[in-house]
Amino acid sequence: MKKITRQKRVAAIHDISGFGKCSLTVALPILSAAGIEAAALPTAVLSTHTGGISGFTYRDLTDDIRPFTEHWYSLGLHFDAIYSGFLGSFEQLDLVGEFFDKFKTDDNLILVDPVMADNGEMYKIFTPDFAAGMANLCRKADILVPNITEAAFLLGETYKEGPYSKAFVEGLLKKLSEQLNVNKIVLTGVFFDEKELGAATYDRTTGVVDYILAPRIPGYYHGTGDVFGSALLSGLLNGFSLSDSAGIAVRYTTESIKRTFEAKTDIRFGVDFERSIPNFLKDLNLL
Ligand code: PXL
Repeated sequence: MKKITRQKRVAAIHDISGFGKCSLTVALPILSAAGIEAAALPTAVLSTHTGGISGFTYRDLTDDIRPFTEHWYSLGLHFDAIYSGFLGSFEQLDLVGEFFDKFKTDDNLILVDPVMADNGEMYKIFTPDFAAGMANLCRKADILVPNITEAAFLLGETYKEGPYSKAFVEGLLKKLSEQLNVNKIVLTGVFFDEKELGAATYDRTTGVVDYILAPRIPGYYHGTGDVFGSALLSGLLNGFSLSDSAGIAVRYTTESIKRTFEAKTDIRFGVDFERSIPNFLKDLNLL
């Protein structure tokens, strides 16, 4: 057995969608598998996610965010990372910002996945001014993980359909980093042709851009952004660099999609990330 070190702890701020494999039902098991303690701050409780499934229940937990924050603060908790995703209301943008202010330290990292849009459109439950509010929250982050649609909304630009050019992708990375004053950006949904899909990373402190692409699997699979973000954070907290962590996340997400594609499961119901955990742990050098 490897030398036992202090266990890393993450505050995961996402909704819990009971069925459909996204947000907390994805983040908690992935972080746990990677040996990281995950504390959950649920932003809303839904029966399913909102992507292509109608009739879902929605309980907004905005009123619980500040009491959670204050109770955790009174316990003197330290988080190695704070990972936010789907927020349940416009007001939560400020409340989560307050959480960041309270728990930010010199040695932890704030990772914001600005969950609000995909495929050129805002998710139905969000208004366009949500994007401006999300851009403000992003200013408090150390790492941003938007998809290309979210990147366009954060910058107030019109969405452009792919395939993309390197100049376009690097323009988005650099504008996000400069305008939102965030040093590290990981952009998902990057593709230059129909054969491959993946992520691009940018570190403003070094100016380095890296691309991590994998063979593209047909179809739009739900919850993959959350699988990706949770795996990326697992890599970072296990000591990997930004681009190596993005590589781990691309391989894990791709393998999970491939299993689901081969099993011909309903693509709205999420991906088989569970049975890809052993290879994910090997990639993290944990197995
Ligand atoms: O995976 C993003 C996500 C998280 N939570 C809810 C969602 C979505 C995307 O649609 O609907 C409730």
